[in-house]
Amino acid sequence: MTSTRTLTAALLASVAMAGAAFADCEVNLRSADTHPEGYPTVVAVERMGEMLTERSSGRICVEVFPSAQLGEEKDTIEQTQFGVIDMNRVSLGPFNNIVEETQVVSLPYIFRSVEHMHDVMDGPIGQEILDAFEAHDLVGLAFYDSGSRSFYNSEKPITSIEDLAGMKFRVMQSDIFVDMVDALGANATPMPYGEVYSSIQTGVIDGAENNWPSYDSSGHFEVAKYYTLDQHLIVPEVLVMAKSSFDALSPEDQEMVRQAAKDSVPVMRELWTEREAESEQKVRDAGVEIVTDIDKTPFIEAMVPVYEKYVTSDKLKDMVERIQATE
Ligand code: GTR
Repeated sequence: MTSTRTLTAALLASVAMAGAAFADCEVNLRSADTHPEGYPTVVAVERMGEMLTERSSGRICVEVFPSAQLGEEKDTIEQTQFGVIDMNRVSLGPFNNIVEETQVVSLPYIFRSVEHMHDVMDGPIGQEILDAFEAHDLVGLAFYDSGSRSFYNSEKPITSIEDLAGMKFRVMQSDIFVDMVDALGANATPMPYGEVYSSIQTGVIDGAENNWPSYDSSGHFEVAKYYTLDQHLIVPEVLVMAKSSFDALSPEDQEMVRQAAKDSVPVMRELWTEREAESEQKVRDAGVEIVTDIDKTPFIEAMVPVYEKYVTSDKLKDMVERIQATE
C-alpha cells in the first residue's frame, strides 16, 4: 500500500512538474504520436523540443503525447489540419489520400534500399513533398526513418507469393496499400493501428505488415508469429505542424522550428538503427519464425497494376522517374 501510494505521489508530482514546465513556456506545441514512450520517433520529437526550448531561451516548448493519446493517425491528421493539435509525427501512408505527392514515396518497391530512400528524401524530391503539405493547412518539417515493412501473420510461414492467396491483412488507411495487397492475391482490411492486436487475436484478420520496431512495440509478434522479410514498403515518416500554429510564430521562431526539426533527423536515424537491431533480437528470442530467403521478383512484378493506377499525372510520372534515376 505504502509503496503504491508513494509511487502514485511521485508520479503525480512528476506529471505536475512536467505540466508546470510546459506552462512556463510562451508557446507550448502539443505533438501527437501513435508510438509509446521511448520509441525512436517519440524520443526524436522530444529532443527537437529540447533544442527548441534551449535556442528560444525557454520560450518555446514541445509536449509530446505518445501512445495515441490524442487519437489514431487518421484522426490526428485531421485535428492537425484544424490546428487542434500543433504537431504530428505520422507515417506518410495515411497522408496518401490527402497529399497526392506522398503517394509516390509510398509505392511498393519504389526505393531500392533505405540508403536510396535517404538520398531521395534528403534532396529536392523530399523538399517538394514537404512543400506540398502547405496546400493542406500543414507545414512539412522533416522526414524520419521507418525501415522496411514486411508481412507477418498468425497462420503459417509465407515462403512465396502463392502462400498469400486468400489471406487477410490489415493495412494502413490508404488506398494504395489496399490495392497492393489485392495485387498480391490477398485481402486487405484498412484499420487503425490500435485495433490490429485484438483483430489478429480474435481472427478478424490473419496478420498485418510493419517494420521490426513496430512489430515489437505493438506486441503483434505475440499473436502473429510468422514474419516474412519481403520488404514491400519503405515508407518514410513525417513530422508536420498545423499551418495556423506555424503562422502564429514570428519569422525567426518559424525558422528556429524548421531548424530544430531538421537537427532531430540525424538523432532519429541513430536511435532507429539501434532500435531495429534490439527489436529484431527481442522477437527472435521470443521464438518468432522468420523467413528471410524469399524471391522478391514476383512481388515486384505484381505491382505493375498498382503503379498504373496511381502514377497517372505527368507530375507523378516525372517524380517516379527522378526517384528511379537517383543513384
Ligand atoms: C508504423 C508507423 C506508425 C503507423 C504504423 C501503422 O511503422 O511508425 O506511424 O503508421 O506503422 O502501421 O499504422
